[in-house]
Amino acid sequence: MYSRKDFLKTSIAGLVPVSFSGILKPKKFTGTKPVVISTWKTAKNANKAAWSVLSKGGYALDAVEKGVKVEEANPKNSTVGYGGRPDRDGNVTLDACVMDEKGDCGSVMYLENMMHPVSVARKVMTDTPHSILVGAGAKKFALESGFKEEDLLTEESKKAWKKWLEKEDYNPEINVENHDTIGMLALDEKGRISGACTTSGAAWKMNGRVGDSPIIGSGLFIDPKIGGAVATGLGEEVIKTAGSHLVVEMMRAGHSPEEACKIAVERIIERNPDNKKGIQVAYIALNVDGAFGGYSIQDGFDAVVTNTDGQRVQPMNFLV
Ligand code: SD4
Repeated sequence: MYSRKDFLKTSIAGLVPVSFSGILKPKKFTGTKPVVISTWKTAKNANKAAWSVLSKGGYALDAVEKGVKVEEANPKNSTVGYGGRPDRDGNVTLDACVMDEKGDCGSVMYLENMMHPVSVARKVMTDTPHSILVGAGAKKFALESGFKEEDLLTEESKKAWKKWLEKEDYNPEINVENHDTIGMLALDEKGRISGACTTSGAAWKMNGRVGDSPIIGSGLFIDPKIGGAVATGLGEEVIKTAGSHLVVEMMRAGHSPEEACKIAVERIIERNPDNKKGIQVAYIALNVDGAFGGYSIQDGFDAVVTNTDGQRVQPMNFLV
């Protein structure tokens, strides 16, 4: 007869990968520290900057801030900060957030004319009683905090926007123009984990649109005891599944970082069975023991990993 005990055994085993020798024993996934991992191979210089902090015994939060700032200031990266593509009305509006090893967080959304939204987000975390500031209020706070206003619409972005206006076709190209938002996770020598995510969002978005990147639990999530995850890709789908939080919860349930990311992209495809080829979302995850992984819906996603073995671009497995 199928007893209640059997039921408990099978239902828990269904949830958690176990090695079964009489007792349930979740597998431990370990790596090395310090380590930093970022979305997309475009993050090589960003990782180098983060590593310059981590390799000297520095703080993970300083590392991720310093790292992603490299891409925020890079006019050639058309999905982050300076040079980021504007919305359909020609405004560059930025989203960013940070989260630290205590689970504290700060976020800015729809921030204009600030080169480093990640640093403003960190100040929201440290210098205000709030977690999120948006739009005009975020800008006012940034100016009061000493940040300088700058025009972020480059000539190249303006040209691309004018070209887009000829057809006004909102059809983001997977893995190309809309997808090299930077999400970065770092674990320092002392075992402190932090993350940052920063983007100009989807090119040609509606004015006022905010994606997943600055939303804690969607674009980024850190659990001090488990690890962290960041997302990249079509933000609307990440938001609908609270993606990064889901990844971290799957690691808590005993899955490896890669398995956890796979489960989160599967969740998106379950919701969109008829549009498997039309959506790109990818996650990377890092646990507090230094193990990391990633997974995407479509081919073409990679991450940059830097640890004591050096720096490498790691192509990630994909679903479709
Ligand atoms: C957004 N998730 O605003 C961001 C865009 C992105 O790689 O990550 N692109 O939806």
